[in-house]
Amino acid sequence: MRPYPLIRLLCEPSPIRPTSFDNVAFIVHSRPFIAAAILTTLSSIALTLGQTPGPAATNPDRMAWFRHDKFGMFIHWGPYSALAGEWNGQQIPPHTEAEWIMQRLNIPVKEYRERAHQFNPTNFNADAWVNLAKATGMKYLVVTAKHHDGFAMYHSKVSEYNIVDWTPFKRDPLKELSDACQRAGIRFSVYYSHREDWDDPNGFGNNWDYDPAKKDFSQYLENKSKPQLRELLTNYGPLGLVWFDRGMDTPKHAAEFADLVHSLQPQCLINGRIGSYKQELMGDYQDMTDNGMPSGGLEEDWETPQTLNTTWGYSKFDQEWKTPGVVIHRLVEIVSKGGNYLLNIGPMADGTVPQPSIATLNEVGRWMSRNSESIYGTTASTLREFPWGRTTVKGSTLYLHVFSWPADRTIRLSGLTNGVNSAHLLVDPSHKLPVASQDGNILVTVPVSMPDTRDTVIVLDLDRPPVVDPVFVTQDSDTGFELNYLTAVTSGNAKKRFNRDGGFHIAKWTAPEDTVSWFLSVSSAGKYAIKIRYAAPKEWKDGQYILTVGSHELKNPVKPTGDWYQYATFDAGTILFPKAGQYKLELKPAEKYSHYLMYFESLTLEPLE
Ligand code: H79
Repeated sequence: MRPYPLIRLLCEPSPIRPTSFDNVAFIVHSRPFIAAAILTTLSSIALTLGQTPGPAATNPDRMAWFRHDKFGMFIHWGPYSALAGEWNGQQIPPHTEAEWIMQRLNIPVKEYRERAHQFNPTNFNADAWVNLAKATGMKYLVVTAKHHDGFAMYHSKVSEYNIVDWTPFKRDPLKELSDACQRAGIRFSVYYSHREDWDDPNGFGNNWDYDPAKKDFSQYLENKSKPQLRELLTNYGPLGLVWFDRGMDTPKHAAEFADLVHSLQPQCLINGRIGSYKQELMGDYQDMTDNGMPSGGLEEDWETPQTLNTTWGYSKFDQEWKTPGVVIHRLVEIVSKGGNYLLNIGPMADGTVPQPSIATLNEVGRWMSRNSESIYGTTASTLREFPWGRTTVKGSTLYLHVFSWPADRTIRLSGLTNGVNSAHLLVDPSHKLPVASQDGNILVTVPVSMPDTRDTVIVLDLDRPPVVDPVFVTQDSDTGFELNYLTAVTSGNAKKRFNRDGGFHIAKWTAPEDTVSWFLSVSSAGKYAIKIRYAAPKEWKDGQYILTVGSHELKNPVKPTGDWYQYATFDAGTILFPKAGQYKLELKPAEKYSHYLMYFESLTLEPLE
């Protein structure tokens, strides 16, 4: 077994899905400078997962706008906005989502309906909301057509419990918003809670008014949920996406909703919460948990829904507003990790947006008006986070988002092996910045004072798309290694993913060319015990995995762990590192299977005495 002398990771973004490592070449440099390159190209394979529903076949053309636009406005608005966190003198607990008030305080259906009767947002102005989104730099808008309380915020013929028929307002805000979006060039989309319904006797979630034993869920699906979704897909123009929530009970039911969307609007995207959280992902992209932020590395389309304070629907008790700086930094962090930011406002009962939200979004919009080139159409950066900030990528252009201005006027970029043609401030292309190279770092000299104290963007024109040194996982002298998705390098169809119940994991690998590798910097030579942690449903029990370090190979069967995301830890054998140095460890399917190898979580290497 020979430690690798020097390993370079070449990441050429593919034109189709640049944020994933679709084309990864490992170049092992030796003297003389001759490289052995293994190029693995992603080929889309049709997965046959037996009885199991596979992920929706995502059409890259359909995803193009989502991948480009990055930033959307989420709007939570309904009868709960009028309660604003309080009912009959009772307040919802601090940090509770105000749109959950009916469930949290077990408000009887009759009384909640009575309050909904009085909902009259006379100051609602669709253009004002849409123009706010546009001025912020947001490109799509997702509004609650029906939240879990069951009240339709549009003119539904399915149930009179809707804003036109049930309130003095009598207008259809979704129609007005759809029209306003059309005028402004914003993609109109709806949130529809397809499983939860606290108003319907057969819907999910209300066990204070209704006896769960007497519920007929299929009645709810056939008589309310699907017909309402059909209305939304028919009467409100082309929808960018439908944002489902709280996961449907079974994959079969979820597939019926997906089919309904596609049958009426084939281009409409579906978010990742359409299906059961305990099953394989359905929908076109993955959603993080509410307000969630991945540590990094996701290799498929994703989005995170986040809110400006701590509630989604308006609460008069919640004044914990995020600052414009925090919003800009999150936007950059999300985009640098290849995701989309769906940022929520909770308008008040009269239809106006809380002033602090407007003030923050206007500031974000001012930043976007100068810097949006470094956001739209960019891809995940393979460079790590730096003490001064983060990076986004567009082809051969690297955007340095500087959050902390360096006292010594020097931005240091480590890990980037490219040549740099030129550097300038994004807002002032004529002002070139000196670039130098020192000890493998690229140094950019910046002006004394920080032009934009929240995020100053510097544009680096590179000789080609970023080529980044691999990250070596290191060990403290006598401890072992923990290897997971964060430091893994995938190739072929192996993908780093997120599932609400399954957490961060690696899946989609079905054949030996779908590999997962780590680069280790071993300081303590010797024998190590390997443990592997994964989940595998029983249908995958014919699988075997191979673990290699140099010429040393371990082969083990994949043992079923029970349910879909029920992880378990297994011994995988021992491995010898004969001397300290750098090694590559690789994990892959032994053969081609008609299912994933496993949902992989981690490998641990424990030194043996
Ligand atoms: O629409 C927003 C939330 O209302 C919705 N998703 C975002 C976009 C959501 N649905 N379910 N959940 C969030 C998770 C539910 C968490 C709960 Fe609770 C914990 C429900 C009851 C306890 C949160 C905390 C709500 C009340 C307390």
